[in-house]
Amino acid sequence: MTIYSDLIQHQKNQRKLLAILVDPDKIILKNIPELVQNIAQTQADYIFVGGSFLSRGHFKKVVKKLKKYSQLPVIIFPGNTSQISKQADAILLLSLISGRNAEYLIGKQVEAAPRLYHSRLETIATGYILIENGRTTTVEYISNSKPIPRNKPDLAVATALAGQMLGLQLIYLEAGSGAKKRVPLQMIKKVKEIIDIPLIVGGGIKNKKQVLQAWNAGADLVVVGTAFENNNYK
Ligand code: 1GP
Repeated sequence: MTIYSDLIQHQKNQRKLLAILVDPDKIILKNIPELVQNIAQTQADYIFVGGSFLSRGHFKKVVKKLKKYSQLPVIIFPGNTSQISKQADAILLLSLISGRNAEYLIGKQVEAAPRLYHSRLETIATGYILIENGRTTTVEYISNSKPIPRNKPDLAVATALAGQMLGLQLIYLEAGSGAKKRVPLQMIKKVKEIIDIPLIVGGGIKNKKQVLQAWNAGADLVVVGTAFENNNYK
């Protein structure tokens, strides 16, 4: 059973999923057992780990310790090519298809491919679509790419569709970590109506009510990072 086949199964059964995103930069290794307990209380299905800008070098140790203390699958959500660890259960191989920066469409993936191949990690090809959220997020700045305007759902739909037609396995609608405004529910709905592959939504989601709204709009998997990090996720 792979992580991806699991996702497809849940999608078929209409079982909606939650992932808690852990930013390795904000983690103290000795606090991981407690962190894992707090994650379990959210009833999350997955732990995502990664960040678009990491300044500390303990990524692999974080993954290893998360795996040691948690039963949940740990999935790498990489911000750059250094974020690879054999200990994880899978990695989202992101292509920033909303942008026109070749480095983030294919360049970084070429750089990482040999290491990924030898790591035998499960890779899940993910069409990463950045949506404008009212402020510049780290991912937007680092990737030097423009997000899709929030009042242009048809552009998001066409982008997601192109991603699916190119053979990508997932679509991730991203408002950006700490986003002021979430991905519009109407946009989630329109994208969901047209694609068959699973849909991930994240960025600026603060509480269970908002998770539910994203699920109801069509997200198969919702990602919460900042609100959990700040102990605000209720
Ligand atoms: C960011 O979608 C994730 O990549 C989560 O965003 O930190 O705002 O929850 P938040």
